[in-house]
Amino acid sequence: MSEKNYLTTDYTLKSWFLTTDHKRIAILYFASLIFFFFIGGAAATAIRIELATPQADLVSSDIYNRLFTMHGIIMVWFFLIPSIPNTLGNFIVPLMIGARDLAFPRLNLMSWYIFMLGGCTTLFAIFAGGVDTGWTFYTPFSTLYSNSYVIVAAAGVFIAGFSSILTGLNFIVTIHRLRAPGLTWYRLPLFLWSLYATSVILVLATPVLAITLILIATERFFGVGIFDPRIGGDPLLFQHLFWFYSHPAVYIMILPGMGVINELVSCYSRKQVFGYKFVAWASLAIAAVGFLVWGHHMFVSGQSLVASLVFSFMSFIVAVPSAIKVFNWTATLHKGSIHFDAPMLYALAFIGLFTIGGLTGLFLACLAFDVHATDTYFVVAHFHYIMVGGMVTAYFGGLHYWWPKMTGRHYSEYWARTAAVLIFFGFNLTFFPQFILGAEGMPRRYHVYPPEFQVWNVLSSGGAAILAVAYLMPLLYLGYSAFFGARASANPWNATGLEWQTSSPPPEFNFTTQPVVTRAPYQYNGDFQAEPQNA
Ligand code: HEM
Ligand SMILES: [Cu+2]
Repeated sequence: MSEKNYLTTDYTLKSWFLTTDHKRIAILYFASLIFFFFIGGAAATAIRIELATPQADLVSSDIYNRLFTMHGIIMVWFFLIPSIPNTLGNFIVPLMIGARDLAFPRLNLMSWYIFMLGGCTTLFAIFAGGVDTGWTFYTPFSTLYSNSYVIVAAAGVFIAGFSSILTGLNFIVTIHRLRAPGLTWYRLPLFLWSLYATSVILVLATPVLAITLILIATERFFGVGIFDPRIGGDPLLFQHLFWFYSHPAVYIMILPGMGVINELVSCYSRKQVFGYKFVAWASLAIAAVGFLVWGHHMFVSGQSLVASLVFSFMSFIVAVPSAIKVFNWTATLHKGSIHFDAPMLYALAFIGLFTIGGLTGLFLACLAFDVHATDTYFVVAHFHYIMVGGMVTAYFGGLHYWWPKMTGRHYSEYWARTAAVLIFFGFNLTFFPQFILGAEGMPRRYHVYPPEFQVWNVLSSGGAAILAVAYLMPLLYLGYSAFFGARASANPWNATGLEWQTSSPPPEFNFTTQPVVTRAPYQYNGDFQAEPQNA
């Protein structure tokens, strides 16, 4: 590597921690997210060990509550929401549109610092004593009964919210203003459409969460009656505010994943994405309709029956654009020349797991079913199929796909495929039994349960052990490849995106000459020979 690239321009700590290069900031996020993923994962491991037997033998109920709260808070706010947008997105967006950087490079760096400040604040709350409200901070528990670290944990989430908003703004402005000549909206890769839709949600929904957390703090500190009926508040108000943010937020956790899948499916089946415009607009439709269904989390809360019926109906509507996407991926695969490289294995796993997660969402959107299934393991299985089977799987797929671009090196294809298969197997073994547990009536968030549920719980914990090992594997072979892997060329997959038209890893300002776009995206036709990639 004779010419300097973004990794080799400078080696000092200062050059990393004060960088405004989106690619380096992506790496900063990447390292931070690995850290949070492990903390969240450690809590999950403890939960699954505890649940392997019906008695309480590892932790007390009090600690158990703190464990699943910590798991949820860390995974949702400090892993899933920032995962694809802030690492893969940060790295790829300017490259994909042929720009030198994001529109606001310094704001981008500041977003990372804000994110870390939020993360450390929340971690402090957790290690100083923990929070036992569950990730939803439901009142009156979070304002009246729970221990006093609620405010600190909520403050951390509040701070991280600003990072989300700023990143969203940065992406929106970048995609509007910095596209290369010729890169019209309908030539934009679908990953960018999905990140655009995600950014709209980030900007519009996150402030609602911020306000809600301020209201909790106000009630706890000053005794102002907002949510507590004894002093004139309304606990349902909290749920409305929380889910008005958090339902759209679940789409923050899946839209970027869907975007990655478009890139992978077309590249590894060597075909254009079927129904490009439908897929593009489906992202925005999901973002828009996603704001209208929050009440499906409140079917048993005592909201009016009419409201529940409307929310139920709307939930079925929001499933339509997701279904369009699944249909279009399948149609893209149809008669494609499919290559089962590791990223493609992740993509195929995503499509299957997301479909199961989405369909069981429809079960839950059905009022009569949800009254029985709410707060059971059925719900836990549903959202893990989407958030872990979907988003985390897509994250891994995208990471493998763009890894040669990010590092200039190839990972071991053998180990990558092995890990992908193990993750798929371990995942299903962990979470499928939870549908059965839920259908049989096991409630979520209990650490002691009747012995007849043990069989499924043991299977689930066994699966979790496999999953844990499988998730550790990429850390090893990717880490190894970053230093010792075979060199990658500029475009090892023969892919069409602009990001492949610059060297791997890219130089500091991405392109030596400004690229010009003359074609629609995904102009794949027929077969390809990928670079040999034995590490
Ligand atoms: C597409 C990505 C989706 C994600 C990431 C997601 C995530 C989640 C999460 C995290 C919860 C649990 C919230 C809690 O802690 O109580 C949940 C519950 C629920 N989801 Fe989804 N979901 C998705 C799609 C859907 C779809 C498409 C539908 C319906 C059409 C749906 C319907 C529901 C319902 C009704 C509940 C409430 C269940 C209950 O608590 O009784 N979800 N989902
Ligand atoms: Cu929802």
